[in-house]
Amino acid sequence: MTFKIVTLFCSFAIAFGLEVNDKVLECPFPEGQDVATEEKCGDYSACQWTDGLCHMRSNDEAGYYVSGQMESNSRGFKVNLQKKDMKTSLFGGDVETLVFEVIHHENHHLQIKIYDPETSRFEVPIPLRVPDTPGVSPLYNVKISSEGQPFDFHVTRAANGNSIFHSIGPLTFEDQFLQLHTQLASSYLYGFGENPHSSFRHVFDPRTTFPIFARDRGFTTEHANLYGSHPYYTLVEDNDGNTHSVLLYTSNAMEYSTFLLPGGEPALTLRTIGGIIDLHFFLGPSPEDVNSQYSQAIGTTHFPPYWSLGFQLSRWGYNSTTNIRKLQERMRFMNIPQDVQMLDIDYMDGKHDFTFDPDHFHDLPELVQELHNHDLKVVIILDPALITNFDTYGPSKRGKASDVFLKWMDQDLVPDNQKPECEDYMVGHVWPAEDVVFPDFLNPETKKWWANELKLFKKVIDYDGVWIDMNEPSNFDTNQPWSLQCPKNHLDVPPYPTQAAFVGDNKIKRLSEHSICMSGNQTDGDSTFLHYDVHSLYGWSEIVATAEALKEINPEKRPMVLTRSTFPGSGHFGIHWLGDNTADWEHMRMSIIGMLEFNMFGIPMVGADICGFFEEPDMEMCARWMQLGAFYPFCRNHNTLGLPDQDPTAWPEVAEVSRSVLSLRYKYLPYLYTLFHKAHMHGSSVVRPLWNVFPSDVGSRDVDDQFLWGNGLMVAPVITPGATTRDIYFPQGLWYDLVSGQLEAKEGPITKRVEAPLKKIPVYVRGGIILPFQKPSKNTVQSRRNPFGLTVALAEDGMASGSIFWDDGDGNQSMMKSYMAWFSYAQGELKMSIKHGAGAVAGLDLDSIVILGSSNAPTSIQVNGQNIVSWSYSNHVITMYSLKWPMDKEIHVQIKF
Ligand code: MIG
Repeated sequence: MTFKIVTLFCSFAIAFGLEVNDKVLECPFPEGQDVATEEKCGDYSACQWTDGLCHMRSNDEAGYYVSGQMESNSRGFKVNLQKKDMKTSLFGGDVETLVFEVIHHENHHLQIKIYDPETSRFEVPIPLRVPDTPGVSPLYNVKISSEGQPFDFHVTRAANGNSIFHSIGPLTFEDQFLQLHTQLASSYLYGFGENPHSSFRHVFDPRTTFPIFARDRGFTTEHANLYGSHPYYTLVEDNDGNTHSVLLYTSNAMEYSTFLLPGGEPALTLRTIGGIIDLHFFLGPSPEDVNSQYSQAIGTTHFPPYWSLGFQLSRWGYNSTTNIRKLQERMRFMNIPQDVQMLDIDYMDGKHDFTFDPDHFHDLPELVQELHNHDLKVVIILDPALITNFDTYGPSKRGKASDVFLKWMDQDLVPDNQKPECEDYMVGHVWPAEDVVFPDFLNPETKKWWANELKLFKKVIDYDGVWIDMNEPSNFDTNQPWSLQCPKNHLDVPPYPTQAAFVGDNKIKRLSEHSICMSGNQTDGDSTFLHYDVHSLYGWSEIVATAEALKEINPEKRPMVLTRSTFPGSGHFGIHWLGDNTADWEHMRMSIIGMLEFNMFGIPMVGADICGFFEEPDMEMCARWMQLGAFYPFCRNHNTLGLPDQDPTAWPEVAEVSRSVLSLRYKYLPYLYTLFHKAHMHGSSVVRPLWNVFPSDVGSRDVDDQFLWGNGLMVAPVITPGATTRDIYFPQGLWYDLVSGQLEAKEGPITKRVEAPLKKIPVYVRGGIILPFQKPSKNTVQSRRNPFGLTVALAEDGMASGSIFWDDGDGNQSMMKSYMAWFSYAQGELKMSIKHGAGAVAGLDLDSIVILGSSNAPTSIQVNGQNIVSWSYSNHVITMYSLKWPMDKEIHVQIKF
């Protein structure tokens, strides 16, 4: 058995190494190639200077060779690699002997690890979900070069031989620098983050390098590393749309670089500065298969409470409960839907967590009650860092007693002038006037303490959800004389700090810029970790602690946690927003790319600050952004301190646009909710690029200013100033205007110019899809009591289908309490069949059915055998209304033409 599995997917091959010119593999200069000179190149014994380029020496000089026999086991095989020449190095600390291990998980999930068998090195301490026994017919093959040959490996797709990963040139495995290169099957490369990408599809020419390392860095158009770490990409291999994805499972600082080989083939360099090489391949083969396979491995998305899909409103600097009350009056007066009111750090007393300002927010508990009375939810912000007052400030006092704060890795690093009560904690500075310390959320003791603090504060302020900010973690003015000083050791001044230290506004050219020092210690209770290794897990660990705490406080409810810093798996616990953007059309456009990427990363509940965080939007921009934002899964308008209000009531035109587009959102929330349930159960994405739904439509692969909700609803926002039309790419099939119900395109794939005056965002329903809807209202508490309807968009063959999921909106999942029904339409017959949970829709009616694209007028319509009279037909649209049909009874509609 063992032998059989192994032969299925691995083999040795003689000298199959790619015939590429090794001279294109650039040597790593942190500041970029511009600084490379022949002299500097000489510092790297693994490099050579040819024709003005400092490049890696060839694989048989600077790489590893395969040494010894392949050793098979029930899950794959292992083989040793030996460094060819220990005198060739980049930064030193080369590991002489390595193990290359192939681990077979699912048929679609392959893991390849390269590690040091002698000395254990850091590995990401978050296990992926893998089966106990591997699948029996893998979708891939793995080949490595034969014994004694320079080491190369090649993963291919078993079905057609497509290349999945094909190593090029030497592997580098040093203590603080690991590097490998792969030739890619195509240039349809997407993903990696969190970075600002100006196009969803990656650029290869010119060579482009992005670092990945969690950092408090506002959104920018530079090649910067932003808040989260997602070392993960997706590649569409061929014209048929075969797709795979690759995770380089590392939490160390890393970077990736896209470039072309001399023959024009696309290639990728992966570098990380710690840990091991741990690659995971997901074989799809469809783009959406890849999404669910990856999400299932890292943990599928949390199922957001229904109310969190409503409109959320926020700003930094309401500055008083009075201003929030005034805002609420305006929102009600202007009749704009809203579900959530957020509170930013200005509600706090002295910016201290778990307090509220006794002057301007003295009646906050009463305000929260009033908001609840209006069916709104309240979400409060919390920052991770706490003041160093261990006497009178309860949270820090109790935290110290439970020993929860992040420490220096070495007593010697504690600054001489550190206050004795700060022990060996790493002390920093953020919003409070006082110094602060940072909870180590990896530590189980911290989780208990944090849950207790959240519980105590819930008795003071009856919040409904928590917004966790600054969790990269952020620290101010690190390494400036007045702030936290990081040592100049191998961790805080690593030989290759990645581009993270050089891009954008990094003043001090160090990894600790705007964060804490790498020379910290953290623990999960068993092992000790260096902050250097787990830095990018800080936000992940805080959202785990926070979501678990909220579950403990209210076991009956699904928690709502919004986080800034994320890692693979964060979506299992909550929501992400794209950080501090600017009221800028380009940032608005790029938010679509960010939203698509986070759907690939398994965090589908995502959105950008609508109307922009920094700077003042004008009326037109804010109106257009409200329209786009109404289709972000996480739909929140938010801005910064000191700027004028930009909520929907700030301009009459924006109020009108917002009312109408938010009503459209609220109407189709049952569809969005059903998509989230699928994502939660199966790992599917919620918002999709066109190529996800039309993988073989090559023309769709560059479209990144349009997107779909699931497979059914296509959004083409206007993202240019002054525009009253826009060009829209319509893939093959029928597309109906969602609002008018009229056919817009049928000859796709085609690019068509459509009218889009300020009051209109072009949104289309795809032929073949049935969308459930519900009459909108001013919040979801009320809309959820309204009657349902169906938008039935007929395909060319006159058929359509869809489904709905329903439950109490924020409780725990159970089949008993959740309703699921399927709809199908063909040849004048619409059927609804209930799968389970009819009780969950008791008292709710299906009141209207709208059929788009009917070429004939009905002569009569029967519902479960009874003729109905309440219907109309015009412009190819059949509308049935006042059906008053109970949702918990199956329905059968027959239309005679
Ligand atoms: O240093 O809490 O990204 O949304 O309004 C700024 C104040 C701290 C950054 C967040 C932003 C929030 C702001 N915070």
